[in-house]
Amino acid sequence: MKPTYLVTGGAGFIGSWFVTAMRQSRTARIVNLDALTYAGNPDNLAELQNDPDHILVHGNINDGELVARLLAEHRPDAVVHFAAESHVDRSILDPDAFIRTNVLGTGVLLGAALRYWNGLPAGRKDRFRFLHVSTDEVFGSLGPQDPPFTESTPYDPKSPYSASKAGSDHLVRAFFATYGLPVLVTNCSNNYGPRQFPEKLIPLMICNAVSGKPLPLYGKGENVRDWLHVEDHCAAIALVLEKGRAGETYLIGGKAERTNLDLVTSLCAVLDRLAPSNAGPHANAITFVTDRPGHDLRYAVSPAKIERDLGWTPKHTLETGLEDTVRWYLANADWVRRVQDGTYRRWMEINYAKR
Ligand code: NAD
Ligand code: TDX
Repeated sequence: MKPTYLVTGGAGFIGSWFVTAMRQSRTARIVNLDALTYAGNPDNLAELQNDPDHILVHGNINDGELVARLLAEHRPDAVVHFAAESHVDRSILDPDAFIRTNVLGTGVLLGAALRYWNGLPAGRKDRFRFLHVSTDEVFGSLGPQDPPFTESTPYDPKSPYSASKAGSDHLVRAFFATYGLPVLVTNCSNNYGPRQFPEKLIPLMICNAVSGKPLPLYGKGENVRDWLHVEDHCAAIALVLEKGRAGETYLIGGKAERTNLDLVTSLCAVLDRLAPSNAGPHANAITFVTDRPGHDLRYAVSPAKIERDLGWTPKHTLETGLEDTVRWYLANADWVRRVQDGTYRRWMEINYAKR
Protein backbone atom coordinates (compact mmCIF):
# COMPACT_ATOMS: atom_id res chain seq x y z
CA MET A 1 0.00 0.00 0.00
CA LYS A 2 1.10 3.55 -0.79
CA PRO A 3 2.56 5.41 2.23
CA THR A 4 0.96 8.59 3.59
CA TYR A 5 3.02 11.69 4.39
CA LEU A 6 1.84 14.53 6.59
CA VAL A 7 3.51 17.54 4.95
CA THR A 8 3.52 20.96 6.65
CA GLY A 9 3.85 24.17 4.62
CA GLY A 10 3.08 22.37 1.37
CA ALA A 11 1.36 25.41 -0.18
CA GLY A 12 4.60 27.43 -0.01
CA PHE A 13 7.39 27.55 -2.56
CA ILE A 14 9.49 24.46 -1.76
CA GLY A 15 6.68 22.48 -0.10
CA SER A 16 4.45 22.78 -3.19
CA TRP A 17 7.26 21.45 -5.41
CA PHE A 18 7.76 18.51 -3.05
CA VAL A 19 4.05 17.68 -2.78
CA THR A 20 3.55 17.93 -6.54
CA ALA A 21 6.58 15.70 -7.22
CA MET A 22 5.37 13.09 -4.70
CA ARG A 23 1.93 12.99 -6.31
CA GLN A 24 3.17 12.97 -9.91
CA SER A 25 5.45 10.01 -9.16
CA ARG A 26 2.63 8.34 -7.15
CA THR A 27 5.13 7.93 -4.30
CA ALA A 28 2.80 8.84 -1.46
CA ARG A 29 -0.64 10.04 -0.45
CA ILE A 30 -0.28 13.57 0.95
CA VAL A 31 -2.03 15.33 3.81
CA ASN A 32 -0.90 18.95 3.43
CA LEU A 33 -1.24 21.12 6.57
CA ASP A 34 -0.74 24.79 5.74
CA ALA A 35 -1.80 27.99 7.51
CA LEU A 36 -1.97 29.79 4.13
CA THR A 37 -0.04 32.82 5.37
CA TYR A 38 0.94 35.49 2.82
CA ALA A 39 3.50 32.94 1.51
CA GLY A 40 1.08 30.00 1.25
CA ASN A 41 -0.82 29.92 -2.00
CA PRO A 42 -3.34 27.28 -3.16
CA ASP A 43 -2.51 28.37 -6.75
CA ASN A 44 0.83 26.63 -6.20
CA LEU A 45 -1.09 23.33 -5.99
CA ALA A 46 -3.25 23.88 -9.07
CA GLU A 47 -1.93 20.71 -10.73
CA LEU A 48 -3.39 18.64 -7.87
CA GLN A 49 -6.86 20.13 -7.91
CA ASN A 50 -8.68 16.90 -8.76
CA ASP A 51 -6.28 14.53 -7.03
CA PRO A 52 -8.10 12.56 -4.27
CA ASP A 53 -4.73 11.56 -2.78
CA HIS A 54 -3.81 15.16 -1.97
CA ILE A 55 -5.72 16.61 0.97
CA LEU A 56 -5.09 20.28 1.75
CA VAL A 57 -5.92 21.17 5.37
CA HIS A 58 -6.04 24.89 6.18
CA GLY A 59 -4.60 25.01 9.71
CA ASN A 60 -1.69 25.93 11.92
CA ILE A 61 1.16 23.71 13.17
CA ASN A 62 0.83 25.47 16.52
CA ASP A 63 -2.65 23.93 16.91
CA GLY A 64 -1.68 20.76 18.81
CA GLU A 65 -5.22 19.35 18.81
CA LEU A 66 -5.51 19.66 15.04
CA VAL A 67 -2.09 18.06 14.48
CA ALA A 68 -2.96 15.17 16.84
CA ARG A 69 -6.29 14.66 15.06
CA LEU A 70 -4.62 14.60 11.62
CA LEU A 71 -2.06 12.06 12.83
CA ALA A 72 -4.77 9.82 14.38
CA GLU A 73 -7.04 10.08 11.35
CA HIS A 74 -4.50 9.64 8.52
CA ARG A 75 -1.87 7.45 10.28
CA PRO A 76 1.07 8.83 8.26
CA ASP A 77 4.34 6.97 7.65
CA ALA A 78 6.30 10.23 7.75
CA VAL A 79 6.01 13.87 8.69
CA VAL A 80 7.83 16.22 6.29
CA HIS A 81 8.13 19.62 7.92
CA PHE A 82 8.51 22.66 5.63
CA ALA A 83 6.21 25.13 7.42
CA ALA A 84 8.09 28.20 8.56
CA GLU A 85 8.34 31.93 8.36
CA SER A 86 11.14 32.06 5.79
CA HIS A 87 12.17 35.62 4.88
CA VAL A 88 15.18 37.12 6.69
CA ASP A 89 14.17 40.77 6.16
CA ARG A 90 10.74 40.13 7.69
CA SER A 91 12.41 38.47 10.70
CA ILE A 92 14.42 41.66 11.27
CA LEU A 93 11.26 43.77 11.32
CA ASP A 94 9.05 41.31 13.24
CA PRO A 95 10.82 38.38 14.92
CA ASP A 96 7.76 37.26 16.95
CA ALA A 97 6.08 35.35 14.14
CA PHE A 98 9.38 33.51 13.49
CA ILE A 99 9.72 32.42 17.10
CA ARG A 100 6.06 31.36 17.19
CA THR A 101 6.05 29.23 14.04
CA ASN A 102 9.66 28.11 13.67
CA VAL A 103 10.46 27.34 17.31
CA LEU A 104 7.15 26.84 19.13
CA GLY A 105 5.33 25.36 16.13
CA THR A 106 8.10 22.84 15.53
CA GLY A 107 7.89 21.95 19.23
CA VAL A 108 4.13 21.35 19.00
CA LEU A 109 4.59 19.19 15.90
CA LEU A 110 7.37 17.16 17.51
CA GLY A 111 5.31 16.56 20.68
CA ALA A 112 2.32 15.33 18.69
CA ALA A 113 4.52 13.20 16.41
CA LEU A 114 6.20 11.58 19.42
CA ARG A 115 2.87 10.63 21.04
CA TYR A 116 1.65 9.20 17.74
CA TRP A 117 4.92 7.33 17.09
CA ASN A 118 4.88 5.80 20.58
CA GLY A 119 1.51 4.23 19.78
CA LEU A 120 2.53 2.67 16.43
CA PRO A 121 2.99 -1.11 16.08
CA ALA A 122 6.65 -2.28 15.94
CA GLY A 123 7.14 -2.52 12.13
CA ARG A 124 5.53 0.84 11.39
CA LYS A 125 7.38 2.41 14.31
CA ASP A 126 10.74 1.39 12.80
CA ARG A 127 9.86 2.79 9.41
CA PHE A 128 8.36 6.12 10.61
CA ARG A 129 10.41 9.28 9.87
CA PHE A 130 10.15 12.93 10.93
CA LEU A 131 12.03 14.96 8.32
CA HIS A 132 12.82 18.56 9.24
CA VAL A 133 13.69 20.93 6.38
CA SER A 134 16.19 23.54 7.49
CA THR A 135 18.72 26.01 6.16
CA ASP A 136 22.47 26.56 5.83
CA GLU A 137 21.95 29.94 7.55
CA VAL A 138 22.08 28.20 10.97
CA PHE A 139 25.88 27.93 10.51
CA GLY A 140 26.38 31.71 10.31
CA SER A 141 28.64 33.48 7.85
CA LEU A 142 31.80 32.34 6.00
CA GLY A 143 34.83 34.44 5.06
CA PRO A 144 35.79 34.57 1.36
CA GLN A 145 38.42 31.79 1.65
CA ASP A 146 36.71 29.53 4.23
CA PRO A 147 35.81 25.97 3.23
CA PRO A 148 32.06 25.36 2.77
CA PHE A 149 29.78 24.29 5.63
CA THR A 150 29.68 20.55 6.43
CA GLU A 151 27.47 18.50 8.77
CA SER A 152 29.96 19.14 11.60
CA THR A 153 30.15 22.95 11.29
CA PRO A 154 29.12 24.51 14.64
CA TYR A 155 25.87 26.48 14.77
CA ASP A 156 26.30 30.28 14.76
CA PRO A 157 23.06 31.90 13.55
CA LYS A 158 22.98 35.68 13.17
CA SER A 159 19.45 36.77 12.17
CA PRO A 160 16.19 36.19 14.06
CA TYR A 161 15.22 33.91 11.16
CA SER A 162 18.33 31.74 11.31
CA ALA A 163 18.27 31.71 15.12
CA SER A 164 14.67 30.47 15.06
CA LYS A 165 15.59 27.76 12.52
CA ALA A 166 18.60 26.79 14.67
CA GLY A 167 16.24 26.50 17.65
CA SER A 168 13.97 24.18 15.66
CA ASP A 169 16.95 22.06 14.51
CA HIS A 170 18.09 21.65 18.12
CA LEU A 171 14.60 20.57 19.22
CA VAL A 172 14.40 18.01 16.41
CA ARG A 173 17.82 16.55 17.28
CA ALA A 174 16.91 16.50 21.00
CA PHE A 175 13.80 14.41 20.26
CA PHE A 176 16.07 11.83 18.62
CA ALA A 177 18.66 11.82 21.42
CA THR A 178 16.10 11.85 24.25
CA TYR A 179 13.15 9.81 22.97
CA GLY A 180 14.55 7.99 19.94
CA LEU A 181 12.04 9.65 17.56
CA PRO A 182 13.50 8.74 14.13
CA VAL A 183 14.27 12.19 12.78
CA LEU A 184 16.17 13.40 9.71
CA VAL A 185 17.44 16.97 9.30
CA THR A 186 18.32 18.61 5.98
CA ASN A 187 20.07 21.99 5.74
CA CYS A 188 20.15 23.48 2.29
CA SER A 189 21.42 26.55 0.51
CA ASN A 190 19.39 29.27 -1.28
CA ASN A 191 16.64 27.78 -3.41
CA TYR A 192 15.33 29.32 -6.60
CA GLY A 193 12.87 28.38 -9.32
CA PRO A 194 9.27 28.91 -10.45
CA ARG A 195 6.63 29.87 -7.82
CA GLN A 196 9.06 31.49 -5.36
CA PHE A 197 7.37 34.40 -3.60
CA PRO A 198 8.68 37.68 -5.08
CA GLU A 199 10.14 38.93 -1.80
CA LYS A 200 13.25 36.74 -2.30
CA LEU A 201 16.17 38.00 -4.40
CA ILE A 202 15.68 36.25 -7.76
CA PRO A 203 11.90 36.60 -8.26
CA LEU A 204 11.99 40.13 -6.81
CA MET A 205 14.57 41.16 -9.40
CA ILE A 206 12.64 39.52 -12.25
CA CYS A 207 9.34 41.15 -11.22
CA ASN A 208 10.92 44.58 -10.70
CA ALA A 209 12.78 44.37 -14.02
CA VAL A 210 9.69 43.54 -16.07
CA SER A 211 7.78 46.41 -14.49
CA GLY A 212 10.62 48.90 -15.01
CA LYS A 213 11.41 49.33 -11.29
CA PRO A 214 14.87 49.68 -9.71
CA LEU A 215 16.80 46.48 -8.84
CA PRO A 216 17.80 47.06 -5.18
CA LEU A 217 21.07 45.36 -4.18
CA TYR A 218 21.91 45.53 -0.48
CA GLY A 219 25.28 47.06 0.38
CA LYS A 220 27.75 46.64 -2.46
CA GLY A 221 26.22 43.42 -3.81
CA GLU A 222 29.31 41.54 -2.56
CA ASN A 223 27.51 38.94 -0.44
CA VAL A 224 27.79 35.39 -1.75
CA ARG A 225 25.03 32.77 -1.86
CA ASP A 226 25.10 29.16 -3.09
CA TRP A 227 22.14 28.59 -5.44
CA LEU A 228 20.15 25.35 -5.59
CA HIS A 229 17.25 24.67 -7.97
CA VAL A 230 14.12 23.81 -5.97
CA GLU A 231 13.55 20.64 -8.02
CA ASP A 232 17.01 19.34 -7.11
CA HIS A 233 16.34 20.20 -3.46
CA CYS A 234 13.06 18.24 -3.47
CA ALA A 235 14.73 15.23 -5.12
CA ALA A 236 17.30 15.30 -2.31
CA ILE A 237 14.58 15.40 0.35
CA ALA A 238 12.82 12.41 -1.24
CA LEU A 239 16.11 10.51 -1.22
CA VAL A 240 16.85 11.36 2.42
CA LEU A 241 13.35 10.21 3.37
CA GLU A 242 13.80 6.94 1.52
CA LYS A 243 17.41 6.09 2.37
CA GLY A 244 18.67 8.48 5.07
CA ARG A 245 19.76 7.14 8.46
CA ALA A 246 17.56 8.17 11.39
CA GLY A 247 19.24 10.80 13.57
CA GLU A 248 21.45 12.05 10.73
CA THR A 249 21.80 15.49 9.16
CA TYR A 250 22.34 15.97 5.42
CA LEU A 251 23.56 19.20 3.81
CA ILE A 252 22.26 20.04 0.33
CA GLY A 253 23.88 22.67 -1.88
CA GLY A 254 24.04 23.54 -5.56
CA LYS A 255 27.82 24.17 -5.77
CA ALA A 256 26.92 27.42 -7.53
CA GLU A 257 28.35 30.29 -5.49
CA ARG A 258 27.85 33.79 -6.88
CA THR A 259 28.06 37.31 -5.50
CA ASN A 260 24.65 38.98 -5.57
CA LEU A 261 25.98 41.46 -8.12
CA ASP A 262 27.19 38.66 -10.44
CA LEU A 263 23.91 36.80 -10.06
CA VAL A 264 21.72 39.82 -10.78
CA THR A 265 23.94 40.82 -13.71
CA SER A 266 23.45 37.31 -15.22
CA LEU A 267 19.72 37.56 -14.60
CA CYS A 268 19.66 40.93 -16.40
CA ALA A 269 21.44 39.38 -19.39
CA VAL A 270 18.75 36.67 -19.59
CA LEU A 271 16.04 39.33 -19.29
CA ASP A 272 17.67 41.40 -22.04
CA ARG A 273 17.21 38.40 -24.36
CA LEU A 274 13.73 37.31 -23.25
CA ALA A 275 12.12 40.61 -22.20
CA PRO A 276 14.18 43.53 -23.56
CA SER A 277 13.39 46.98 -22.17
CA ASN A 278 13.02 50.13 -24.29
CA ALA A 279 14.94 51.94 -21.56
CA GLY A 280 18.14 49.98 -22.36
CA PRO A 281 19.92 47.06 -20.66
CA HIS A 282 18.17 45.86 -17.49
CA ALA A 283 21.47 46.08 -15.57
CA ASN A 284 21.17 49.88 -15.77
CA ALA A 285 18.38 49.58 -13.17
CA ILE A 286 20.69 48.02 -10.52
CA THR A 287 20.68 50.33 -7.49
CA PHE A 288 22.83 49.89 -4.39
CA VAL A 289 20.73 50.47 -1.28
CA THR A 290 21.26 50.43 2.51
CA ASP A 291 22.52 47.04 3.63
CA ARG A 292 20.55 44.46 5.63
CA PRO A 293 21.57 44.67 9.32
CA GLY A 294 23.82 41.75 10.30
CA HIS A 295 23.98 40.67 6.64
CA ASP A 296 25.85 37.33 6.43
CA LEU A 297 28.72 37.71 3.95
CA ARG A 298 28.83 34.24 2.46
CA TYR A 299 27.09 30.85 2.57
CA ALA A 300 28.47 27.77 0.84
CA VAL A 301 27.52 24.15 1.38
CA SER A 302 29.44 20.94 0.82
CA PRO A 303 26.96 18.28 -0.36
CA ALA A 304 29.72 15.60 -0.19
CA LYS A 305 27.86 13.43 2.35
CA ILE A 306 24.54 13.22 0.49
CA GLU A 307 26.40 12.64 -2.79
CA ARG A 308 28.54 9.87 -1.30
CA ASP A 309 26.01 8.15 0.99
CA LEU A 310 22.78 8.55 -0.97
CA GLY A 311 23.97 9.13 -4.56
CA TRP A 312 22.32 12.56 -4.98
CA THR A 313 23.43 14.90 -7.76
CA PRO A 314 21.74 18.09 -8.94
CA LYS A 315 20.45 17.98 -12.52
CA HIS A 316 20.07 21.75 -13.08
CA THR A 317 22.93 24.15 -13.76
CA LEU A 318 22.49 27.72 -12.53
CA GLU A 319 22.60 29.04 -16.10
CA THR A 320 19.75 26.85 -17.42
CA GLY A 321 17.90 27.10 -14.11
CA LEU A 322 17.89 30.90 -14.22
CA GLU A 323 16.70 30.97 -17.81
CA ASP A 324 13.85 28.49 -17.06
CA THR A 325 12.89 30.56 -14.02
CA VAL A 326 12.75 33.83 -15.98
CA ARG A 327 10.66 32.10 -18.67
CA TRP A 328 8.22 30.86 -16.00
CA TYR A 329 7.71 34.32 -14.45
CA LEU A 330 7.21 35.85 -17.89
CA ALA A 331 4.64 33.21 -18.81
CA ASN A 332 2.80 33.40 -15.47
CA ALA A 333 1.98 37.08 -15.11
CA ASP A 334 -1.41 36.15 -13.57
CA TRP A 335 0.25 34.21 -10.75
CA VAL A 336 2.53 37.18 -10.11
CA ARG A 337 -0.36 39.66 -10.19
CA ARG A 338 -2.40 37.62 -7.72
CA VAL A 339 0.42 37.44 -5.14
CA GLN A 340 1.22 41.16 -5.50
CA ASP A 341 -1.84 42.12 -3.46
CA GLY A 342 -2.18 44.92 -0.88
CA THR A 343 -0.14 43.01 1.73
CA TYR A 344 2.70 42.59 -0.77
CA ARG A 345 2.67 46.26 -1.71
CA ARG A 346 2.77 47.25 1.98
CA TRP A 347 5.79 44.96 2.49
CA MET A 348 7.62 46.52 -0.47
CA GLU A 349 6.90 49.96 0.96
CA ILE A 350 8.09 49.00 4.49
CA ASN A 351 11.27 47.25 3.34
CA TYR A 352 12.44 49.42 0.44
CA ALA A 353 11.02 52.96 0.74
CA LYS A 354 13.60 54.19 3.27
CA ARG A 355 16.65 52.20 2.11
P1 NAD B 1 7.65 29.80 2.03
O1 NAD B 1 7.67 31.01 2.90
O2 NAD B 1 7.50 29.94 0.57
O3 NAD B 1 6.50 28.81 2.52
C1 NAD B 1 6.22 28.55 3.87
C2 NAD B 1 4.89 27.83 3.96
O4 NAD B 1 4.62 27.54 5.35
C3 NAD B 1 3.70 28.69 3.47
O5 NAD B 1 2.86 27.91 2.67
C4 NAD B 1 3.01 29.11 4.76
O6 NAD B 1 1.61 29.33 4.59
C5 NAD B 1 3.29 27.92 5.66
N1 NAD B 1 3.24 28.28 7.09
C6 NAD B 1 3.86 29.33 7.69
N2 NAD B 1 3.57 29.33 9.02
C7 NAD B 1 2.78 28.25 9.24
C8 NAD B 1 2.18 27.71 10.39
N3 NAD B 1 2.33 28.28 11.60
N4 NAD B 1 1.44 26.57 10.27
C9 NAD B 1 1.28 25.98 9.05
N5 NAD B 1 1.82 26.46 7.93
C10 NAD B 1 2.56 27.58 8.01
O7 NAD B 1 9.00 29.02 2.41
P2 NAD B 1 9.94 28.13 1.49
O8 NAD B 1 10.92 28.98 0.82
O9 NAD B 1 9.10 27.19 0.70
O10 NAD B 1 10.73 27.31 2.63
C11 NAD B 1 10.24 26.06 3.11
C12 NAD B 1 11.18 25.56 4.19
O11 NAD B 1 12.50 25.45 3.67
C13 NAD B 1 11.29 26.50 5.39
O12 NAD B 1 11.35 25.72 6.56
C14 NAD B 1 12.60 27.25 5.18
O13 NAD B 1 13.17 27.63 6.40
C15 NAD B 1 13.41 26.18 4.48
N6 NAD B 1 14.48 26.70 3.58
C16 NAD B 1 14.18 27.57 2.57
C17 NAD B 1 15.20 28.00 1.71
C18 NAD B 1 14.93 28.94 0.57
O14 NAD B 1 15.87 29.33 -0.11
N7 NAD B 1 13.69 29.30 0.27
C19 NAD B 1 16.50 27.57 1.90
C20 NAD B 1 16.78 26.72 2.98
C21 NAD B 1 15.75 26.26 3.79
O1 TDX C 1 16.08 43.11 -2.35
C1 TDX C 1 17.03 42.37 -2.03
N1 TDX C 1 18.30 42.78 -2.30
C2 TDX C 1 19.41 42.05 -1.97
O2 TDX C 1 20.54 42.48 -2.22
C3 TDX C 1 16.84 41.09 -1.40
C4 TDX C 1 15.45 40.58 -1.08
C5 TDX C 1 17.95 40.36 -1.09
N2 TDX C 1 19.21 40.82 -1.33
C6 TDX C 1 20.38 39.99 -0.97
C7 TDX C 1 20.40 39.50 0.46
C8 TDX C 1 21.11 38.16 0.34
O3 TDX C 1 22.52 38.36 0.38
O4 TDX C 1 20.32 38.83 -1.78
C9 TDX C 1 20.72 37.66 -1.05
C10 TDX C 1 19.58 36.65 -1.04
O5 TDX C 1 18.54 37.23 -0.27
P1 TDX C 1 17.18 36.43 0.05
O6 TDX C 1 16.55 36.01 -1.23
O7 TDX C 1 16.39 37.27 1.00
O8 TDX C 1 17.73 35.12 0.73
P2 TDX C 1 18.66 34.87 2.03
O9 TDX C 1 18.60 35.99 2.97
O10 TDX C 1 20.02 34.46 1.53
O11 TDX C 1 17.88 33.62 2.66
C11 TDX C 1 17.36 32.58 1.81
O12 TDX C 1 18.17 31.44 1.80
C12 TDX C 1 18.16 30.62 2.93
C13 TDX C 1 15.93 32.19 2.17
O13 TDX C 1 15.11 33.35 2.20
C14 TDX C 1 15.86 31.46 3.47
O14 TDX C 1 14.53 31.01 3.73
C15 TDX C 1 16.77 30.29 3.40
O15 TDX C 1 16.82 29.65 4.63
